[in-house]
Amino acid sequence: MTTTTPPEAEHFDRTIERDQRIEPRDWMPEDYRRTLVRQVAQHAHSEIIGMQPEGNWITRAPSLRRKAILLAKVQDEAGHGLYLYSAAETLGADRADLTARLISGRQKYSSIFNYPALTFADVGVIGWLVDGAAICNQVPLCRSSYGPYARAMIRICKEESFHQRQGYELLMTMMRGTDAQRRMVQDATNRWWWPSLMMFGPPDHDSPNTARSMAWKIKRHTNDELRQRFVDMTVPQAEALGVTLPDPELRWNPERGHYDFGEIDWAEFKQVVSGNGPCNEQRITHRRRAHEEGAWVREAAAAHAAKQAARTREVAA
Ligand code: FAQ
Repeated sequence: MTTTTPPEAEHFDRTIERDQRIEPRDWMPEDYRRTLVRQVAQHAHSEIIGMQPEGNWITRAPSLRRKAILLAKVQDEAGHGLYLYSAAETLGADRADLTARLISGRQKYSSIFNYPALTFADVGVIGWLVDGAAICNQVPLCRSSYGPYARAMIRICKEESFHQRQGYELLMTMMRGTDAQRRMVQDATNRWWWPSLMMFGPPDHDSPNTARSMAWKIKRHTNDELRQRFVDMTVPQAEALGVTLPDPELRWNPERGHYDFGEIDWAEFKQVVSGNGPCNEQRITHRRRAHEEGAWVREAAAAHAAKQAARTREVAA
Protein backbone atom coordinates (compact mmCIF):
# COMPACT_ATOMS: atom_id res chain seq x y z
CA MET A 1 0.00 0.00 0.00
CA THR A 2 1.36 3.44 -0.84
CA THR A 3 0.80 6.33 1.50
CA THR A 4 0.61 9.85 0.17
CA THR A 5 1.46 12.95 2.16
CA PRO A 6 -1.57 15.22 2.42
CA PRO A 7 -1.00 18.61 0.71
CA GLU A 8 -1.29 20.50 4.00
CA ALA A 9 1.56 18.42 5.48
CA GLU A 10 3.65 19.13 2.39
CA HIS A 11 2.94 22.83 2.83
CA PHE A 12 4.05 22.60 6.46
CA ASP A 13 7.31 20.83 5.55
CA ARG A 14 8.04 23.28 2.76
CA THR A 15 7.41 26.27 5.02
CA ILE A 16 9.86 24.94 7.61
CA GLU A 17 12.41 24.05 4.95
CA ARG A 18 12.29 27.56 3.45
CA ASP A 19 12.69 29.20 6.85
CA GLN A 20 9.25 30.79 6.60
CA ARG A 21 6.76 31.04 9.46
CA ILE A 22 3.92 28.75 10.45
CA GLU A 23 0.89 30.89 11.35
CA PRO A 24 -2.06 30.01 13.64
CA ARG A 25 -4.47 29.13 10.81
CA ASP A 26 -1.95 26.88 9.02
CA TRP A 27 -2.17 23.14 9.36
CA MET A 28 0.47 21.76 11.72
CA PRO A 29 1.28 18.30 13.08
CA GLU A 30 -0.33 17.68 16.45
CA ASP A 31 3.10 17.05 18.04
CA TYR A 32 4.40 20.38 16.74
CA ARG A 33 1.43 22.13 18.36
CA ARG A 34 1.88 20.18 21.62
CA THR A 35 5.62 20.90 21.77
CA LEU A 36 5.02 24.60 21.23
CA VAL A 37 2.26 24.82 23.84
CA ARG A 38 4.59 23.06 26.30
CA GLN A 39 7.54 25.38 25.63
CA VAL A 40 5.58 28.64 25.30
CA ALA A 41 3.49 27.92 28.42
CA GLN A 42 6.60 27.03 30.42
CA HIS A 43 8.21 30.22 29.19
CA ALA A 44 5.12 32.32 30.13
CA HIS A 45 4.97 30.72 33.59
CA SER A 46 8.69 31.48 34.07
CA GLU A 47 8.17 35.17 33.35
CA ILE A 48 5.29 35.36 35.85
CA ILE A 49 6.96 33.31 38.62
CA GLY A 50 10.18 35.20 37.79
CA MET A 51 8.58 38.38 39.15
CA GLN A 52 8.78 36.99 42.68
CA PRO A 53 12.51 36.90 43.58
CA GLU A 54 13.04 40.53 42.56
CA GLY A 55 9.52 41.73 43.45
CA ASN A 56 10.49 40.87 47.00
CA TRP A 57 12.94 43.82 46.94
CA ILE A 58 10.67 46.57 45.58
CA THR A 59 9.68 47.82 49.04
CA ARG A 60 13.29 47.63 50.26
CA ALA A 61 15.15 49.19 47.33
CA PRO A 62 17.90 51.49 48.65
CA SER A 63 16.76 54.62 46.78
CA LEU A 64 13.76 56.01 44.91
CA ARG A 65 15.69 55.65 41.63
CA ARG A 66 16.44 51.97 42.22
CA LYS A 67 12.83 51.39 43.30
CA ALA A 68 11.46 52.97 40.10
CA ILE A 69 13.84 50.91 37.94
CA LEU A 70 12.99 47.67 39.73
CA LEU A 71 9.24 48.33 39.56
CA ALA A 72 9.50 48.90 35.81
CA LYS A 73 11.57 45.76 35.32
CA VAL A 74 9.22 43.51 37.28
CA GLN A 75 6.27 45.03 35.42
CA ASP A 76 8.02 44.21 32.11
CA GLU A 77 8.22 40.54 33.17
CA ALA A 78 4.44 40.54 33.70
CA GLY A 79 4.06 41.94 30.18
CA HIS A 80 6.28 39.18 28.78
CA GLY A 81 4.11 36.59 30.47
CA LEU A 82 1.02 38.14 28.86
CA TYR A 83 2.47 38.17 25.32
CA LEU A 84 3.48 34.54 25.76
CA TYR A 85 0.12 33.40 27.13
CA SER A 86 -1.44 35.12 24.09
CA ALA A 87 0.96 33.25 21.78
CA ALA A 88 -0.08 29.98 23.49
CA GLU A 89 -3.75 30.91 22.96
CA THR A 90 -3.17 31.15 19.20
CA LEU A 91 -2.32 27.42 19.39
CA GLY A 92 -5.70 26.68 20.96
CA ALA A 93 -4.50 26.61 24.59
CA ASP A 94 -6.80 28.03 27.22
CA ARG A 95 -5.19 30.56 29.53
CA ALA A 96 -7.18 29.56 32.63
CA ASP A 97 -6.24 25.94 32.00
CA LEU A 98 -2.52 26.85 31.68
CA THR A 99 -2.65 28.70 34.99
CA ALA A 100 -4.39 25.73 36.62
CA ARG A 101 -1.64 23.45 35.28
CA LEU A 102 1.08 25.71 36.71
CA ILE A 103 -0.54 25.95 40.12
CA SER A 104 -1.13 22.21 40.34
CA GLY A 105 2.48 21.44 39.30
CA ARG A 106 1.52 19.79 35.97
CA GLN A 107 3.47 22.38 33.96
CA LYS A 108 6.98 23.54 34.67
CA TYR A 109 8.63 26.93 34.99
CA SER A 110 12.33 27.75 34.90
CA SER A 111 14.43 26.17 37.65
CA ILE A 112 16.22 29.49 38.23
CA PHE A 113 13.28 31.10 40.03
CA ASN A 114 13.38 28.55 42.82
CA TYR A 115 16.42 30.21 44.39
CA PRO A 116 16.06 33.04 46.92
CA ALA A 117 17.16 36.67 46.35
CA LEU A 118 18.91 37.25 49.67
CA THR A 119 20.38 40.77 49.32
CA PHE A 120 19.98 43.76 47.00
CA ALA A 121 23.11 42.59 45.15
CA ASP A 122 20.97 39.65 44.01
CA VAL A 123 18.79 42.11 42.09
CA GLY A 124 21.88 43.19 40.13
CA VAL A 125 23.13 39.64 39.63
CA ILE A 126 19.70 38.45 38.45
CA GLY A 127 19.76 41.23 35.84
CA TRP A 128 23.31 40.43 34.80
CA LEU A 129 23.30 36.61 34.81
CA VAL A 130 19.64 35.53 34.67
CA ASP A 131 18.55 38.10 32.10
CA GLY A 132 21.90 37.56 30.34
CA ALA A 133 21.21 33.82 30.06
CA ALA A 134 17.60 34.52 29.05
CA ILE A 135 18.79 36.77 26.18
CA CYS A 136 21.31 34.19 25.00
CA ASN A 137 18.58 31.56 24.93
CA GLN A 138 15.87 33.81 23.50
CA VAL A 139 17.52 35.80 20.71
CA PRO A 140 17.57 32.68 18.47
CA LEU A 141 13.87 32.17 19.33
CA CYS A 142 13.13 35.40 17.39
CA ARG A 143 13.70 33.12 14.36
CA SER A 144 11.54 30.32 15.71
CA SER A 145 9.31 28.73 13.05
CA TYR A 146 6.04 29.64 14.80
CA GLY A 147 5.14 33.23 13.86
CA PRO A 148 3.36 34.48 17.02
CA TYR A 149 6.12 33.08 19.28
CA ALA A 150 8.94 34.53 17.13
CA ARG A 151 7.28 37.97 17.01
CA ALA A 152 6.65 38.01 20.78
CA MET A 153 10.32 37.20 21.33
CA ILE A 154 11.52 40.27 19.40
CA ARG A 155 9.98 42.71 21.85
CA ILE A 156 10.82 40.54 24.85
CA CYS A 157 14.49 40.40 23.87
CA LYS A 158 14.72 44.17 23.52
CA GLU A 159 13.38 44.55 27.06
CA GLU A 160 15.57 41.76 28.44
CA SER A 161 18.67 43.53 27.05
CA PHE A 162 17.67 46.61 28.95
CA HIS A 163 17.19 44.51 32.10
CA GLN A 164 20.61 42.97 31.69
CA ARG A 165 22.24 46.38 31.45
CA GLN A 166 20.39 47.73 34.50
CA GLY A 167 21.68 44.74 36.48
CA TYR A 168 25.23 45.26 35.30
CA GLU A 169 25.06 49.00 36.01
CA LEU A 170 23.77 48.32 39.52
CA LEU A 171 26.66 45.91 40.14
CA MET A 172 29.21 48.40 38.73
CA THR A 173 27.88 50.97 41.21
CA MET A 174 28.16 48.52 44.12
CA MET A 175 31.69 47.50 43.07
CA ARG A 176 32.72 51.18 43.28
CA GLY A 177 31.26 51.30 46.82
CA THR A 178 32.44 49.81 50.10
CA ASP A 179 34.17 46.49 50.82
CA ALA A 180 30.90 45.21 52.28
CA GLN A 181 29.11 46.02 49.01
CA ARG A 182 31.80 44.27 46.96
CA ARG A 183 31.47 41.22 49.21
CA MET A 184 27.70 41.22 48.64
CA VAL A 185 28.21 41.23 44.86
CA GLN A 186 30.72 38.36 45.05
CA ASP A 187 28.42 36.36 47.33
CA ALA A 188 25.43 36.84 45.00
CA THR A 189 27.58 35.87 41.99
CA ASN A 190 28.68 32.69 43.80
CA ARG A 191 25.07 31.70 44.46
CA TRP A 192 23.59 32.50 41.01
CA TRP A 193 26.36 31.33 38.65
CA TRP A 194 25.64 27.59 38.58
CA PRO A 195 21.82 27.92 38.60
CA SER A 196 22.17 30.34 35.63
CA LEU A 197 24.02 27.65 33.67
CA MET A 198 21.18 25.23 34.47
CA MET A 199 18.67 27.57 32.82
CA PHE A 200 19.75 26.24 29.42
CA GLY A 201 18.31 22.84 30.26
CA PRO A 202 19.84 19.37 30.52
CA PRO A 203 22.96 18.44 28.53
CA ASP A 204 22.25 17.57 24.89
CA HIS A 205 22.65 13.82 25.43
CA ASP A 206 19.94 14.01 28.10
CA SER A 207 17.55 16.43 26.34
CA PRO A 208 14.59 14.47 24.96
CA ASN A 209 13.04 17.41 23.07
CA THR A 210 16.00 19.09 21.38
CA ALA A 211 16.40 16.97 18.22
CA ARG A 212 12.76 17.27 17.19
CA SER A 213 12.45 20.93 18.16
CA MET A 214 15.56 21.69 16.08
CA ALA A 215 14.21 19.75 13.08
CA TRP A 216 11.02 21.85 13.33
CA LYS A 217 13.14 24.99 13.81
CA ILE A 218 11.34 25.83 17.05
CA LYS A 219 14.78 25.77 18.69
CA ARG A 220 17.73 26.99 16.60
CA HIS A 221 20.60 25.78 18.81
CA THR A 222 21.06 22.99 21.31
CA ASN A 223 21.10 23.55 25.08
CA ASP A 224 24.88 22.98 25.29
CA GLU A 225 25.65 25.34 22.38
CA LEU A 226 23.76 28.17 24.05
CA ARG A 227 25.24 27.43 27.47
CA GLN A 228 28.74 27.67 25.96
CA ARG A 229 27.85 30.94 24.23
CA PHE A 230 26.70 32.33 27.59
CA VAL A 231 29.89 31.30 29.38
CA ASP A 232 32.06 32.83 26.63
CA MET A 233 30.09 36.07 26.78
CA THR A 234 30.03 36.32 30.58
CA VAL A 235 33.65 35.62 31.58
CA PRO A 236 34.97 38.97 30.21
CA GLN A 237 32.03 40.76 31.84
CA ALA A 238 32.98 39.23 35.22
CA GLU A 239 36.58 40.38 34.69
CA ALA A 240 35.46 43.93 33.89
CA LEU A 241 33.27 43.93 36.98
CA GLY A 242 36.05 42.57 39.21
CA VAL A 243 34.26 39.44 40.48
CA THR A 244 35.41 35.82 40.38
CA LEU A 245 33.14 33.20 38.84
CA PRO A 246 32.95 30.26 41.30
CA ASP A 247 34.47 27.60 39.04
CA PRO A 248 38.13 26.59 39.45
CA GLU A 249 37.99 24.74 36.11
CA LEU A 250 36.97 27.82 34.14
CA ARG A 251 39.73 28.63 31.65
CA TRP A 252 40.22 29.64 28.02
CA ASN A 253 40.82 26.72 25.68
CA PRO A 254 42.66 28.07 22.61
CA GLU A 255 42.13 24.84 20.67
CA ARG A 256 38.36 24.95 21.05
CA GLY A 257 38.22 28.75 20.94
CA HIS A 258 35.91 28.62 23.96
CA TYR A 259 36.08 28.65 27.75
CA ASP A 260 36.14 25.23 29.39
CA PHE A 261 34.05 25.02 32.54
CA GLY A 262 33.39 22.55 35.37
CA GLU A 263 30.70 19.89 35.66
CA ILE A 264 27.20 21.16 36.47
CA ASP A 265 25.44 19.50 39.41
CA TRP A 266 22.68 17.80 37.40
CA ALA A 267 21.37 16.05 40.52
CA GLU A 268 20.59 19.47 41.97
CA PHE A 269 18.91 20.51 38.69
CA LYS A 270 16.67 17.42 38.77
CA GLN A 271 15.75 18.08 42.38
CA VAL A 272 14.78 21.68 41.64
CA VAL A 273 12.82 20.78 38.49
CA SER A 274 10.94 18.07 40.33
CA GLY A 275 9.72 20.53 42.96
CA ASN A 276 12.34 20.18 45.69
CA GLY A 277 14.38 23.36 45.24
CA PRO A 278 14.86 25.93 48.02
CA CYS A 279 11.80 28.03 47.09
CA ASN A 280 9.50 25.85 44.91
CA GLU A 281 6.78 25.61 47.53
CA GLN A 282 6.94 29.32 48.39
CA ARG A 283 6.73 30.34 44.71
CA ILE A 284 3.69 28.20 43.93
CA THR A 285 1.90 29.06 47.18
CA HIS A 286 2.38 32.74 46.42
CA ARG A 287 1.16 32.31 42.83
CA ARG A 288 -1.89 30.35 43.98
CA ARG A 289 -2.79 33.01 46.55
CA ALA A 290 -2.43 35.81 43.97
CA HIS A 291 -4.66 33.84 41.58
CA GLU A 292 -7.35 33.30 44.23
CA GLU A 293 -7.23 36.89 45.43
CA GLY A 294 -7.54 38.07 41.82
CA ALA A 295 -10.76 36.10 41.18
CA TRP A 296 -12.95 39.17 41.72
CA VAL A 297 -10.95 41.14 39.12
CA ARG A 298 -11.46 38.40 36.52
CA GLU A 299 -15.18 38.23 37.35
CA ALA A 300 -15.55 42.02 37.13
CA ALA A 301 -13.68 42.11 33.79
CA ALA A 302 -15.86 39.31 32.38
CA ALA A 303 -19.07 41.07 33.58
CA HIS A 304 -17.87 44.33 32.01
CA ALA A 305 -17.07 42.62 28.71
CA ALA A 306 -20.51 40.91 28.68
CA LYS A 307 -22.23 44.26 29.34
CA GLN A 308 -20.26 45.97 26.55
CA ALA A 309 -21.10 43.15 24.13
CA ALA A 310 -24.82 43.35 25.03
CA ARG A 311 -24.77 47.12 24.50
CA THR A 312 -23.09 46.71 21.08
CA ARG A 313 -25.75 44.16 20.11
CA GLU A 314 -28.53 46.55 21.23
CA VAL A 315 -27.10 49.40 19.17
CA ALA A 316 -26.74 47.11 16.14
CA ALA A 317 -30.37 45.94 16.53
N1 FAQ B 1 13.93 24.63 34.30
O1 FAQ B 1 14.37 18.32 26.37
P1 FAQ B 1 14.67 19.57 27.09
C1 FAQ B 1 13.52 34.44 31.98
C2 FAQ B 1 12.63 20.74 31.24
S1 FAQ B 1 12.54 33.34 31.20
C3 FAQ B 1 12.85 23.82 34.36
O2 FAQ B 1 16.02 20.16 26.87
P2 FAQ B 1 13.40 21.81 25.75
C4 FAQ B 1 13.14 35.90 31.95
C5 FAQ B 1 11.96 20.83 29.88
O3 FAQ B 1 10.84 21.68 29.89
C6 FAQ B 1 13.31 31.75 31.53
N2 FAQ B 1 12.62 22.84 33.47
O4 FAQ B 1 13.50 20.62 26.83
C7 FAQ B 1 13.30 36.49 33.27
C8 FAQ B 1 11.61 19.40 29.64
O5 FAQ B 1 10.48 19.06 30.44
P3 FAQ B 1 9.11 18.42 29.85
C9 FAQ B 1 12.59 30.69 30.83
C10 FAQ B 1 13.52 22.70 32.48
O6 FAQ B 1 12.08 22.43 25.93
C11 FAQ B 1 14.53 36.92 33.71
C12 FAQ B 1 12.76 18.65 30.27
O7 FAQ B 1 13.35 19.54 31.22
N3 FAQ B 1 12.99 30.65 29.45
O8 FAQ B 1 14.46 34.02 32.50
C13 FAQ B 1 14.64 23.52 32.34
O9 FAQ B 1 13.76 21.32 24.40
C14 FAQ B 1 14.67 37.51 34.96
C15 FAQ B 1 13.79 18.20 29.24
O10 FAQ B 1 14.48 19.33 28.66
C16 FAQ B 1 12.38 29.85 28.56
O11 FAQ B 1 11.44 29.16 28.88
C17 FAQ B 1 14.84 24.52 33.30
N4 FAQ B 1 15.89 25.33 33.29
O12 FAQ B 1 14.54 22.85 26.19
C18 FAQ B 1 12.18 36.67 34.08
C19 FAQ B 1 12.90 29.93 27.13
N5 FAQ B 1 15.34 23.13 31.24
O13 FAQ B 1 8.26 19.58 29.48
C20 FAQ B 1 12.32 37.25 35.35
C21 FAQ B 1 12.16 29.05 26.19
C22 FAQ B 1 14.67 22.09 30.72
O14 FAQ B 1 9.50 17.58 28.67
C23 FAQ B 1 13.56 37.69 35.79
N6 FAQ B 1 12.40 27.66 26.42
N7 FAQ B 1 13.59 21.83 31.44
O15 FAQ B 1 8.55 17.66 30.99
C24 FAQ B 1 13.45 26.96 25.89
O16 FAQ B 1 14.30 27.51 25.22
C25 FAQ B 1 13.50 25.49 26.16
O17 FAQ B 1 12.21 25.07 26.59
C26 FAQ B 1 14.57 25.07 27.21
C27 FAQ B 1 14.45 23.55 27.43
C28 FAQ B 1 15.95 25.37 26.66
C29 FAQ B 1 14.37 25.77 28.54
